[in-house]
Amino acid sequence: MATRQRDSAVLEEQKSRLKPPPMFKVLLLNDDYTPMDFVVVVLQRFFALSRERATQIMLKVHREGMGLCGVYPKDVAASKVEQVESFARQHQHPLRCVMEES
Ligand code: TYC
Repeated sequence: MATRQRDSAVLEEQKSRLKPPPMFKVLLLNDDYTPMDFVVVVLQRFFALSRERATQIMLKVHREGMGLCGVYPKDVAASKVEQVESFARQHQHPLRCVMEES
């Protein structure tokens, strides 16, 4: 595809030879102690989910042991994991969050 600029120059789009960046799943793990309401707040606050969607994911984690919060580039995923675990620690909850390449 070519794009015509204001000065009428035609720029040919470069074929990118770069691979897309590896993406990482951020997963929440179940435990027996973290309150359900707290997990819903975490999902809303750090993953920008609606209360309804956050509740669905929290219940999936509660019933199945693990649930997907989102998929991000490596640095963003690592930052989400750190933010969630730090916030949980501040509130003395053992909530665990992990990342894995997708
Ligand atoms: N299992 C917890 C309870 O019964 C709730 C919970 C859900 C904890 C999801 C962690 O990632 C989690 N209070």
